[in-house]
Amino acid sequence: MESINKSKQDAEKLAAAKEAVKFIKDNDVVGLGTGTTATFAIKELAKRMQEGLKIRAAASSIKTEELAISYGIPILKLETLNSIDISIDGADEFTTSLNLIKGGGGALFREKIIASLSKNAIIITDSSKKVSKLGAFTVPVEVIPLALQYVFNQIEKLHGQGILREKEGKKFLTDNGNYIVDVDFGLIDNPKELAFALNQIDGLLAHGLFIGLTSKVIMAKGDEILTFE
Ligand code: ABF
Repeated sequence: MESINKSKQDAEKLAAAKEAVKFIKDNDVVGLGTGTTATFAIKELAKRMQEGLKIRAAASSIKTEELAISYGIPILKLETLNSIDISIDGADEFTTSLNLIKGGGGALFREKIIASLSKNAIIITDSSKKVSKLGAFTVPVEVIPLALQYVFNQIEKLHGQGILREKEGKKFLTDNGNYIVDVDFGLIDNPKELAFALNQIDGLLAHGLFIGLTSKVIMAKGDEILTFE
């Protein structure tokens, strides 16, 4: 992962967001991501709507839903949707084979449902998110509270070192009322195999490995826009 300064990083996030929003068409149902990069896209989408674009949206977190509503974006209930035409979300890490780590913001479960429902799932990033192997960023997993110790034990069997996420001295709670454990697996040789193993753990609601769920990654690097698909 390359490190870049914040203003350069923000300029890249904005450039990727502007590019992705161009793919939204009239009457689309749009999946809205969570995080600072996705927020740039939501603001750009709101601008296009002021110019006449008509869409409805589904939000990947309470925070995103509140932001979208504040911009007058109509929000549909996720549970009613059979499919989403296009979604735009950020990531914590990605490889050019379109595997991702997501969930740094704690919204991974809804983000995964949105990505799974999406016909066109676009990920937008600045240039710091591209890696040759996933795993420098820890893999967040959402855990149903009563299964916490069990899940820790199972993760250890997979050679992961988990840390319960805290915020302001308290256990971090997701929008679904669950805990997040951030797991260090080291650099991940086979993300698909690890995702499969994590999927087998009862009480682990979702993990931040997004495998085969992405249509394209739009990454800005300086003045350049690079697309991986
Ligand atoms: C969401 O926000 C995530 O799944 C990822 O954890 C995070 C990226 O945040 P940012 O865009 O603020 O870097 O997209």
